[in-house]
Amino acid sequence: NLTRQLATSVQPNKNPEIKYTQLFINNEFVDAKSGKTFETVNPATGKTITRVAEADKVDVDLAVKAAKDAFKLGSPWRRSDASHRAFLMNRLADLMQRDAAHLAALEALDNGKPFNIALNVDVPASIACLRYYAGWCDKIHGKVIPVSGDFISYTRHEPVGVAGQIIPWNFPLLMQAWKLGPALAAGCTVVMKVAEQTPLSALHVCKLIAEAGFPPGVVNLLTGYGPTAGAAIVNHPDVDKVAFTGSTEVGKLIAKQAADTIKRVTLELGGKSPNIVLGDLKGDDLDYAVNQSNFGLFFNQGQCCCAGSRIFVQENIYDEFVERSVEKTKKIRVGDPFDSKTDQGPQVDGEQMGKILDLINSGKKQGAKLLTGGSRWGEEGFFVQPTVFGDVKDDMRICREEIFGPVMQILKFKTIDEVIERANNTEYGLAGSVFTKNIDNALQVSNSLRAGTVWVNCYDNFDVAAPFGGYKQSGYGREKGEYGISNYTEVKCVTIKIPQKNN
Ligand code: TXE
Repeated sequence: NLTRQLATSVQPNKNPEIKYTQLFINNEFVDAKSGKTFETVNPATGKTITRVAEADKVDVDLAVKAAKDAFKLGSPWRRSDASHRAFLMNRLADLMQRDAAHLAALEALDNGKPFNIALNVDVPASIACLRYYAGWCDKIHGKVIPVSGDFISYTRHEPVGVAGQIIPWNFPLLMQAWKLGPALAAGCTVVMKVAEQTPLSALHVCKLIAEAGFPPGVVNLLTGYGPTAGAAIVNHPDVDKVAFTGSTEVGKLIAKQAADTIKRVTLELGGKSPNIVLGDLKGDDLDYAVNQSNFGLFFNQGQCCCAGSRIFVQENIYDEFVERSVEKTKKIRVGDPFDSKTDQGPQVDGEQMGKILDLINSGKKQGAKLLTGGSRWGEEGFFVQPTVFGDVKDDMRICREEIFGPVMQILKFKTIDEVIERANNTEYGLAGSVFTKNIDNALQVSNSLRAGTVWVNCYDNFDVAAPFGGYKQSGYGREKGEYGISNYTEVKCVTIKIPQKNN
């Protein structure tokens, strides 16, 4: 249990001062041109925290202009040494470290995730991401190519230009870092739109970006809604590339809209990931699989695109697995994100809670066996009881649709061939896992799953050096690692006539 493992030495400030609520353009905080604002809500109480600026197309135009100017030939950013970009990124990471407790408090307040998790997982992972990509700045190089004749050809990996980045609310700081890291390392400039539910931590990071000394216009950040501000980024002719993390539905829309200007697009979308537990496990190994499966589903209130939400258990250990999973789930402590004992906070908003409860009801109606939970938790805020369904069938809605909440589906299978086919029978392909002590079976399953990430005997093991992304309708492109940089570079081939070539 993650919460129980984490150090609790820092006392959270439940009322962190909210200093930044405006748009961040050219290193300055400014109101939306319309003067409009919208509220951001504390999901633990349903009460308004504050109001933030609501960007619209005209603000997007200003932010894109700032990013385009910062990318002009001869600009400080274009002229900067790669090692200097690394220096700035590391300085930003240092400042985030300095303000870690404040960032974690903003995250807990605005998103609802336990403060302890924000402080010990989200903040350090975001810092690690920036440091990792800082290390790449001066290692992004092209090749010299042995073309025929008296010529030499070489490639330059140039920054793609102005990157439009649209991020979701489930890991506000981490998604910001995943997007900024490779874009800045490659030398791009950025116009980012954060999710309307969770603007606060990202705005504080903007202050740190200015403090770190990034030139004005390199990073611009807008708060606002998807169909207005988000769509204006996607449609803008001066945005060269769009990187999006969010729902498959909006991902499809973005891919279509971006086609008009042939923007480069990378999409990290939804999932319905299979977690396969083979029948050779017993004793502690089975316990471990139960614990990891629990973590792989309930982590972050179940709001993970890669959540292991279809748990296939081989028939000989099915009953025992179900029993232990229910027992473990009943121990999850739901409550105030600022209480150090809390494992599970609220869902991010009422809409998500409603979607989850609707899917739970569909599970009940379609005949899945409700083993624990199954309702809203409490009367204030947007909490959902940790829920486990057994006897789930492949065609039930809870087995086909992304729930994005604390709802576990357990299914029974007989043979490995059968489970591979059933696991792949989904429009998604983000992640998957297999638990077994048999190496042949581990390799057979991991090689056969049509998914961008497969974990063997672990779940949700994330490292910034390892790539992440989807097959099928879970998206395209890979984030993190060296692969992530290619999303932000164009390859230019320069060919030069030379007097005489000698090998
Ligand atoms: O997502 P949206 P929502 C899944 C999850 C969740 C569902 C809906 O299943 O229940 O999506 O969540 C911006 N043009 N994921 O409604 O709408 C929006 O403002 C441009 C999985 O929150 O996709 C926000 O910044 N942008 C996911 C971002 O897109 C638009 C994480 C995500 O919002 C836009 C979140 C438009 N037309 C939800 N419409 C994951 N892969 O981790 C919206 N946006």
